[in-house]
Amino acid sequence: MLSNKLQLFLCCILLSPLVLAAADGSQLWLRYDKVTAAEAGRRQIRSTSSGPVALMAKAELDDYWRGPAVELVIDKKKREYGEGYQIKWTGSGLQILAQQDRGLLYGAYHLLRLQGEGKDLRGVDLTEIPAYDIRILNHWDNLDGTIERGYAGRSLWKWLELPTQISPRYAAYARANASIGINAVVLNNVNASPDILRPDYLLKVKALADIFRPYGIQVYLSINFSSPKIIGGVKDSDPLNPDVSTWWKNKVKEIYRTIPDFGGFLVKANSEGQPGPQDYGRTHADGANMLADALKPYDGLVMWRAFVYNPTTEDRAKQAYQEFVPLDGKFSENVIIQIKNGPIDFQPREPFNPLFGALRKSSEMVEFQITQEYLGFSNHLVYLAPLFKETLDSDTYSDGKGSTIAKLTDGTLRPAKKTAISAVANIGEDTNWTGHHFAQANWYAFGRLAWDHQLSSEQIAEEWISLTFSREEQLVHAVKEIMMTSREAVVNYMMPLGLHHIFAFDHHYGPEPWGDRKGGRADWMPWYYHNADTVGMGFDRTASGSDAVSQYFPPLDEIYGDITSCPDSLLLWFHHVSWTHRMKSGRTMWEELCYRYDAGVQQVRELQKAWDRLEHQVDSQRFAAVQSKLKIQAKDAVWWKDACLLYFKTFARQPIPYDIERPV
Ligand code: GCW
Repeated sequence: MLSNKLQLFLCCILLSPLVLAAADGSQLWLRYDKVTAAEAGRRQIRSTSSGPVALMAKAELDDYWRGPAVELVIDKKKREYGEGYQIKWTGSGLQILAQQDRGLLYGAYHLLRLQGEGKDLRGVDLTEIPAYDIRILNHWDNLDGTIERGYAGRSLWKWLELPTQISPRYAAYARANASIGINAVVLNNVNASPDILRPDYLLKVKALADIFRPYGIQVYLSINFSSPKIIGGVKDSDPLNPDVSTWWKNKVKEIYRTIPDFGGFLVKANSEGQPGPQDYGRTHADGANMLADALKPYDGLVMWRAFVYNPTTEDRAKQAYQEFVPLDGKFSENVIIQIKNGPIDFQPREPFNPLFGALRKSSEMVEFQITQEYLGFSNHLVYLAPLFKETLDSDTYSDGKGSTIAKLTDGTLRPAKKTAISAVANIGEDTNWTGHHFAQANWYAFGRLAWDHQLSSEQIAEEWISLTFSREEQLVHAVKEIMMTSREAVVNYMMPLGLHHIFAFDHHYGPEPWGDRKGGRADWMPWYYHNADTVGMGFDRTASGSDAVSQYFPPLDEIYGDITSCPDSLLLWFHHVSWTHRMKSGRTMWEELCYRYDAGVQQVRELQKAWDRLEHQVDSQRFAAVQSKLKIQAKDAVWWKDACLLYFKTFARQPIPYDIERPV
């Protein structure tokens, strides 16, 4: 008989890796304990399908499901389900019914989620159908292992080791995605190296695709438009040159021979120095359609990015619309125009991109950014579901009232061959995958909204917290409050009232509103965006300025264009506003600016206190990690406030109100 002490000691040794793993964040929201042999023996998991994806669903339930018997059933009659499923209580157990194996897998993860949330499943009958066909992550990972705008370590993809050596994290990554319904990934940066299409790289891509396949995930690649010339020995990469299209056709054939379920290409062309069809006097449509032709026989897609702008005198916010609207109707059926949520670039707050809805005969999809390029990297706690929802719920009025971006892109208002939604990933090699423990929530939220954009930010937060920390009610409530405050806090302490792009040049972490006007491209300089002078500040996008407002459908053009009806949150986006302008609060614009910056700082302080109160409810490892990140965030918030207020004060020539925390 072992002594109690010895038993305790052994138990600690045996359990410690588990406990540590749970505390280091490596398990994400999938913190399920394996069932014991005895538990497994008490219930049966059966599947009518023996496809690899269905078997994965069964294996997950075999390993982690503690409830009654589950039957996974392919039901071909459920035609409109796509990748959806039904979960039904049969009286003695549960059935997951789906039209496709992927539906069974998503149903299985749904069950595990409900188990994790502690839900009673007796009597359950629910149906889930995904809002978008393609729910895709874009990795901006370079072939040298770095990640553009990545803040969670180096790339997960070990190109030097592939295809021979396989990291266990590839499957773990795919599993995490599958558990939230993500069914596609673009492996490499949109600033694409042509090398990705070389035969040796395609074998590496194949190795990843083989691992992802049983998790229902398809692989896409970003391509460099000059590939025919650079790696193919073709004279040029002109899309109308028959040698070029032949090269692409052969390349695509080779890809599908290697990866039969390959998804397609993501293309950044004629943007920020990348090559494209315009290099040859051709249009985006010429370029996209040439690739689309090559992919068509295999049902492949082209996601063609609308993130284009040049250092012209034209307002950068207008350029995508100007380039793409004249091409509407010219794109092939298997081209989707991928549009960033806002017209500039993933700012803490932007109005929606006016291209949404303006293209009437072309498929459109949203591109969000999960990685926090403009939101404090992986140092700041910023829950992004409210930002994603703000875009998806925006009413463009393109087809009358209620023409939300969600409805324009999910097939409701504009039928599309395939609907899609994308986001730039925040995932890297860090143990906790995303750098900040709370940045995991943004990966999770994107997946959940891509599946169902009607979920509320609060609901998603509750789910994530219950699965990731604990389902203790008071903790869920407190953490949810932290998350729900965080987005407005960051807007306040970085860029309130519609300010944008006043970041330090290039790295985009801290403030640099004074950024040199003469030293570089005007449209990369903060002054271009805030236009502060002794009269006021803001970007005049009304008819007297760049007239970007006219790209919005009525009545938004008028609402945004009139200083009295423009919402405070977008005021300096659309107007050059005098420092003494009376805001809705009764304060002057200058005073309001001071109060907003101060409010941002105070909000972060409250987040710190709220987190500190959870010290005994969260494991010490994650507690301390988040606590120290919040310290950085609080310091940065003060930095932003002080830098911006002291700088803008030189134009405003007004005192800083006494009741805010004084800049030092
Ligand atoms: O936001 C800007 C980034 C670039 C990025 C570009 C894009 C991948 O600063 O790093 O390049 O957008 O979206 O293409």
